[in-house]
Amino acid sequence: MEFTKPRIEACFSPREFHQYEEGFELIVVIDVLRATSAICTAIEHGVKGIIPVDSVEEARDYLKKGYIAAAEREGKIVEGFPIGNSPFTYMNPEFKGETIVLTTTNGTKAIKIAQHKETVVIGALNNLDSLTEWLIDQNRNVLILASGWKDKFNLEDTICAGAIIDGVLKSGKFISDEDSSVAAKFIYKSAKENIFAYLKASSHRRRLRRLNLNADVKYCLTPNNLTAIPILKDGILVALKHVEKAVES
Ligand code: 3SL
Repeated sequence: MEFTKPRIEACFSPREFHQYEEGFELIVVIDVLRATSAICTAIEHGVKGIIPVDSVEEARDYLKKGYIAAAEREGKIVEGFPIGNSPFTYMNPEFKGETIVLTTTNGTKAIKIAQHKETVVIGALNNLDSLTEWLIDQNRNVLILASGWKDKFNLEDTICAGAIIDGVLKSGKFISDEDSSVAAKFIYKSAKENIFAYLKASSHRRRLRRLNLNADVKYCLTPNNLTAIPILKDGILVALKHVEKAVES
C-alpha cells in the first residue's frame, strides 16, 4: 500500500520485529523498566557512551579488559559486576566522560536486534517530549520497538510507545496504520493521568517492587525529567546532540 505521509508504528516484542521492520530504517527502542531509562539518564549525566552487549559472558570479557561493565538479569545486579541497571547509578559524577558496557535481560537484546538499521535511537518516558519533537522533524517512517519481557508484551513499554505515537500524530505530519499502534495509543490515553497507579498490577512493577526498587520505578515512569536522546553510532550509544554537531561542522 502507498502512504502519503511517513508512518509511525509500534512493535510490541523483539520476536515480532521481523514482521514489522520492512520499510523502517529509523527505530526507537524502548524498555521503560529500566534499561532505556537508565541509558537516557547516563547520557544526560555525561556518560560518553554505552556499549550494549547481548550476554553476561561478553560483558565479563570487557570487565576483564578493564572496562566499566554493568550487568542485570531478572532485575538484579549479576554477581561479579560493580553496577546494574538502576538509573540512579548513572547519575554518579565519576562516570562522566566514561564508556560503560551494559547487558540487561531485555533492553540491550532489543537494541542488538535493531542494530542493522540506519538509525537506532533510545526512548523512554523520561525523554518523551524531546524525542517526539525530534522524530517529527525527521520526516521518515518510524518504528518503535518495545523490549517487552522475554519476548512477551508488557504494559509500560506499550504506554510509552502510545505516548510517542500520540505526540507525533498530533503534528499532523505522520500516520499510523497498524492495530498495534492504535492499541498503544488507546492504552496510553487511559493510563496517562497516573501511569504509576495504572501499572500497579503490571508484572514488571510487581517484580521490581519485590526487589525494593520502587524508587527506580517512580523515576522511570516520570515523563520529561530528561532531554537526552541516545543514538547508536558504530555499536556505541552516544548523545545525539554530539553526532548532529559533528555533522554540522
Ligand atoms: O529487561 C531489561 O532490560 C531490564 O531493564 C529489566 S530490569 O528493570 O532491570 O528488571
